Amino acid sequence: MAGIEFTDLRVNGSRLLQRILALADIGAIDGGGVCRLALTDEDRLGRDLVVSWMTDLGMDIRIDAIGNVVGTWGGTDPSLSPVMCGSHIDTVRTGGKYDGNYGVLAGLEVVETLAEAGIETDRPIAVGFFTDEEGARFHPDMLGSLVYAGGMAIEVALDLPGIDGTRLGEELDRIGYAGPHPCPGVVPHAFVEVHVEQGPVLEAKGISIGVVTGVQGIHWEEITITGQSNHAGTTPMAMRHDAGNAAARLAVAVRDIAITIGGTQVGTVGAIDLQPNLVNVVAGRAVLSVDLRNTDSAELKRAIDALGAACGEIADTEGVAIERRTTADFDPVDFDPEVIALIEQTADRLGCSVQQMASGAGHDAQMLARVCPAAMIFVPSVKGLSHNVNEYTRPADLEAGANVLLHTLLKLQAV
Ligand code: HGY
Ligand code: MN
Ligand code: MN
Repeated sequence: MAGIEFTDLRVNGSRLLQRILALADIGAIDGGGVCRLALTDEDRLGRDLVVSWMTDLGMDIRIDAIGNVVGTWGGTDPSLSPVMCGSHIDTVRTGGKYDGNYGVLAGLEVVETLAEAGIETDRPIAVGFFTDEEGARFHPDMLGSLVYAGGMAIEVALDLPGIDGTRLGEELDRIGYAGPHPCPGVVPHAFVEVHVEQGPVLEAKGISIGVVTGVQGIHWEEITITGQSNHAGTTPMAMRHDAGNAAARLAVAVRDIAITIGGTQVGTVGAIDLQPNLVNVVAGRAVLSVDLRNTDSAELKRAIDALGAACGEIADTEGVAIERRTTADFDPVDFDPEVIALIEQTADRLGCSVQQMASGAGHDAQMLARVCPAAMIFVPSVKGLSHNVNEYTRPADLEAGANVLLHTLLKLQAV
């Protein structure tokens, strides 16, 4: 089938949207969002539904030791490595319908479109969903694709602690997705992920397709502050070792570090857990998360060093102990120039407005980029919202992104 043009081939946008909405019913929360934290029962039900769709499409389904699921379809020469697409179907607690889910279901839509048209591809087409991409329950993020790409040993991954006191391997067994296939996984010929932008750029510029050139560096820490619990009424201010106040100062410091460094630097304290977390007790302990990101690794290092200085200063002046644990540490990633160029040409040929851009969010494609040529396709997020129940992307944009994926994969699979 090498090089044959299928210029008029298009996906079925309403079928794609129906699958997105059907999957979003699993773990649905108030406000139209979704909560399917990795390896929870909701995640299992979502997995089961997507696997049933893969089965209906006649795909060869492989589940690996970290629970990644890859469906493979077609290919006249099975000795050829597959062209792969996909993303994730786990969500954060206040997730939307599209983050990750869209990339997986667009891949299934591509397969169904090819099957309906009776097209036989040279290379097999693989569609994957990776375990714990969000990293919200088990740090780091992009965990499943990191293990798939050989970036973390399976034994280490299975032993990771959850924020809820669980162990990853036990939860994977519990939901029945500890698969027989080994990690690292099959190295694809190329990997293309379509994803909602999760930011404001495309919508603000009125552009329908983003060609993603790379992903910024990501650094996560879990910081434990140990002070002394004491009576809120009887303890003079000068005698306090207040872990709550230290945590609050550190959260402000993270924000100030990001603003001072500027550029693409961002800093977030998304989780703070105080103990005993009571109105009349000076907090004896605080555990907080820190998320630092920058497109430039030297600047990200500056931010990490500044965080260390802030911890030292706060520990001294508050009389508390501060312990830092790095839970994610990924350099910035540049995607493959040829795949980037192919996506851009394909979008242009399909009549889409298109621009190149970097990704602020982490994605599975950044891990697959370690083993094969990879790049991403973005579609606009209304109001730039994501990790928010009001996350929304217009059906026409979802369809356009899936068509760009279809024709990009058609080019990549031809030998
Ligand atoms: O953390 C991230 O950027 C992604 O949502 N996992
Ligand atoms: Mn995502
Ligand atoms: Mn996400």
